[in-house]
Amino acid sequence: MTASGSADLVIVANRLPVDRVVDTDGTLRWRRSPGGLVSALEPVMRVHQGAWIGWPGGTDEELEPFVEDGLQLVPVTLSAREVEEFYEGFSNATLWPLYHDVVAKPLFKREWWEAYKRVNQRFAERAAEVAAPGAMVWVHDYQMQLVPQMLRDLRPDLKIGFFLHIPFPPAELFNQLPWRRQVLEGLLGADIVGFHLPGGAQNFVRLVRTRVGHKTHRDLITLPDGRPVRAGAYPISIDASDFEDLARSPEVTRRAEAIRKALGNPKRVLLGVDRLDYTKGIYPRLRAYAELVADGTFDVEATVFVQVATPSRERVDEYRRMRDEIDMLVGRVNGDLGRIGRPAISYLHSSYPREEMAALYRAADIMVVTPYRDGMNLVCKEYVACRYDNDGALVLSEFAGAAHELSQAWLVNPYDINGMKAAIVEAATADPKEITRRMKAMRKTVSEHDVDRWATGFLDELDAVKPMKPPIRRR
Ligand code: GDG
Repeated sequence: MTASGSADLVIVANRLPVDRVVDTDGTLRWRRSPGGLVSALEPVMRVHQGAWIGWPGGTDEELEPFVEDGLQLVPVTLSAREVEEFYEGFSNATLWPLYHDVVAKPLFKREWWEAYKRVNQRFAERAAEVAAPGAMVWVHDYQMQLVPQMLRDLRPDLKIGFFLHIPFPPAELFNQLPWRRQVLEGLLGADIVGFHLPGGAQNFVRLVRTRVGHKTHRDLITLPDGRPVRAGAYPISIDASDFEDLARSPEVTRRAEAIRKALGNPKRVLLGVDRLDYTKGIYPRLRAYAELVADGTFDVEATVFVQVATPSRERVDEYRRMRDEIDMLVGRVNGDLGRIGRPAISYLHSSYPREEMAALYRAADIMVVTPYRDGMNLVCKEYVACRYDNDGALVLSEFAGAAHELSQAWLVNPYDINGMKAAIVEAATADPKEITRRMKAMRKTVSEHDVDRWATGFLDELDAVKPMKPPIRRR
């Protein structure tokens, strides 16, 4: 057992919740980073006095723990090679596609696995150093799956929770992983293993039973030493009231009007907002829309599709290829179907402040969210939170975790282009009363199940875990 620190709640995640930026005058500062995990956890960290362990971005530079905007941050350094092998390699070119239904082919490289183990060990060691005796440690996501057991080996006194932000695949896919057993054993170091959906939890429990051979009963796994591990569903959400307040602000209201004006005051604005990722189904969505313009269902004088694609993982090959494909599609569609000052698709490969996101959500009549597979998808919940006047239609993939809660959306199968076209047309021509009925129901769900409830729910359960008595040593 290593010496302990003083933090009662420790978050372990691949990234720190801030990015380093260099101002024009050369000074370094930290800025809150975009992305699902950060949007979800920042409010929780403010309530609990905690420490956050993560990679600050960049390579090789050792940074001391620091406090930024009231958050205690503990940087973990990665070498350039580790970024390549652990982050871009094993995390984003092996696990990410494998866990997302193999929508891209996962690459299995033994040296990437070695780097994954090494980096997970380093994170576990940092967590062991900063956690107070008996503290709660909440480990996040697919980059950190070995941390729970590594941390338990160092600090058996801790209460350890793990939450997976992406889908957990069925055995038929997971079993491709050459290191499947080690990953399961890594996760079993936690007291609670959380997923967005009950299906993910069931996949995990079944794999533990068949691959590792532990006893299971419903959502409970019992290890040979008697320690219980619970697998459960904890669907993540957003800070709904915060988003709504932002959407109601005069600045955002003005900006939403300005956006529509800049688009030429069209009758109808469709919107997509995604990290530029092959799981998000941007390509089939834009193709479906382009066909609707080509066949005359929509006229570029009256309707525009705004697609924001936030740059992401630009050094991973698969992401570069996908960016080229989408660039080509948008270029062709606008070249063939656009008119002067009236592109069919207004495509923005850029990242924006939150206020601008809220203004875009306000400016849109139809939000189109069509991932091939998505753990949850927060964008659609943000859109719903911003529609305080109960209008606005949502077209949502049935393969997004959010579809389980937002069943009043126009649900689509992103592999079915004709089905998507039909749903977009239905949403565009729906009776306003129907749109309001659906939006009201979705707003109720999003406001009642917000991120605070998600985090408190998980942490309350973790807090209630009874510490195991240390085993009696026989001489
Ligand atoms: C993973 C899982 C799960 C995006 N562009 C900008 C920006 N964003 C924000 C959105 C939203 C978040 O990033 C994206 O979250 P998603 O949930 O849609 O998707 P992932 O990044 O893939 O997140 C996902 C999530 O983890 C949480 O568990 O839901 O399934 O894949 O909040 O608004 N924010 C700003 N500028 C941008 O340009 N400010």
